[in-house]
Amino acid sequence: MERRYSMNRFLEAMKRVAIEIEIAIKSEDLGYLDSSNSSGEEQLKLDVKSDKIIEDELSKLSDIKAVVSEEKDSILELNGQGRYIVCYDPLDGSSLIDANLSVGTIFGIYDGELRGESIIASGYIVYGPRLELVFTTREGRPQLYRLIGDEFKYIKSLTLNERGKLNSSGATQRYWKPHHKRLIEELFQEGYRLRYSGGMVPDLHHILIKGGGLFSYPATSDNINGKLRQLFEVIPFALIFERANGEAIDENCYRLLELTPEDIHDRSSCFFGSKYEIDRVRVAYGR
Ligand code: AFP
Repeated sequence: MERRYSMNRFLEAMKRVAIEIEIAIKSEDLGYLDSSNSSGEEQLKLDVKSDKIIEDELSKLSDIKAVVSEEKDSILELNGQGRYIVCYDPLDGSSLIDANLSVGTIFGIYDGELRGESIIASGYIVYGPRLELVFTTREGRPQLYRLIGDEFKYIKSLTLNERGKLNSSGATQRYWKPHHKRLIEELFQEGYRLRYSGGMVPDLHHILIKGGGLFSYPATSDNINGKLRQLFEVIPFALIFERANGEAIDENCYRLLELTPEDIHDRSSCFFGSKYEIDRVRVAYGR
């Protein structure tokens, strides 16, 4: 099947997923199960329900070979004749739902080995005041879609400016390394605004929509490899930020699109932003 056709079918499936998960968020029980996922996080009934919604929708696509989910211990084969592997976090930031904050779904489509170089497309869904979806391939800019009535409409493409005004600084501050703390405080002294909700999807969407800034989630002593997962959080957003004319690196200042995870649940430190802010990270981290 021609790749462009496959990606269009996939995008239409994720639009259906977005509508189904939004209904679940607004109508389902928020309770916790007495189980936890492979990352050791307690599972909300909604986490498992969202995972099932995506699995069911993708199993209808003959070219999706398998899926990797934050909520599953191992890879799940869907179609033996398929080609692509989809890695996703079905409901990222789900612990924020009881505070009625925005949450999201993150997904990446891989062709071949599960590593940064093999990702061919990625995107995310934001369950906020409006239901929005962003999708990108390795060509062109990320495309923003919004649910208007009962259909998703194309709104615009996303491009980051050379520099921005937002500073989205994650991880446990008391464990920040001195050079990281200095970088974050310098940006605030230069007038950057703090924008951090604890939801990776709305926090990164915010920077993309406002045209620039820095999102940082460094490694700390309580998360020695960082907190965010490579295959279904970090690498998908790295493709989006690079296609939006930004950059995405780890604390060794390697491109996140060059990550090669050993395990499907491996994590990484991560910095996403416009070019000026990522250059500031390089200087602060001595590269
Ligand atoms: P939950 O899915 O447990 O709510 O965690 C959300 C998340 O994985 C990601 O969406 C945020 O960027 C990050 O964790 C926030 O972590 P902190 O709570 O340490 O700031």
